[in-house]
Amino acid sequence: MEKKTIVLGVIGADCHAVGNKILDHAFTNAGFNVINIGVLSSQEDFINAAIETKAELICVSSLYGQGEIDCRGLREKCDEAGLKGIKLFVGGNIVVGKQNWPDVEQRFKAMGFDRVYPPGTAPEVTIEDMKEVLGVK
Ligand code: B12
Repeated sequence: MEKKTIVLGVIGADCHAVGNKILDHAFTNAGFNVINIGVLSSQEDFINAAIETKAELICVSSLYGQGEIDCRGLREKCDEAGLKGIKLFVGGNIVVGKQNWPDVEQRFKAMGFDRVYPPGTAPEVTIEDMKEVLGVK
């Protein structure tokens, strides 16, 4: 398959590193060109990496509970940077504690995320969705 480039990283002041390595491995094995910017990544880091590598999708992890604050405005910043239409996925433990999932998903979709994943989502689920939104056969 033609390799699609995706940017992967953990947003904000979040240092949880293990899941990021697992996702990198899983997405790479699935045939994606993974640009992994790692932990402690700002919105600007994601955007700069996507511009430099002509990525078609940004996959954001947030584990420490501050995902809503860290992710707010990312879609608008992408638009301003010329990344209109880039796919945005987010997952991990994106809010503090256990909250009503449909509400959480709706809030992140309203922020411009294309796919929003609850805690415990297996990488395989995301891989299928990536293939679908990027038109990979
Ligand atoms: C290890 C750990 C730490 C270590 C991290 C070491 C390191 N550098 O990695 C240390 C001790 C530093 C730490 C610190 C903190 N932690 Co901590 N930590 C954990 C712990 C025990 C395990 C995390 C882990 O490695 N899991 C294993 C990996 C494989 O799983 P994962 O990270 O969840 O990733 C998987 C999935 O989430 C998913 N996924 C991740 N991203 C994405 C993205 C997409 C798109 C998709 C689909 C899926 C996906 O796929 C990954 C691979 O399977 C969890 C509890 C837990 N059992 O998960 C708490 C936990 C994540 N930590 C938590 C908290 C609160 C903190 C602190 C804020 C605590 C504090 N008050 O200081 C700090 C934050 C520090 C910081 N700045 O980031 C909370 C977050 C709660 C929330 N979101 O509401 C948790 C859930 C513990 C809890 N139950 O309260 N932590």
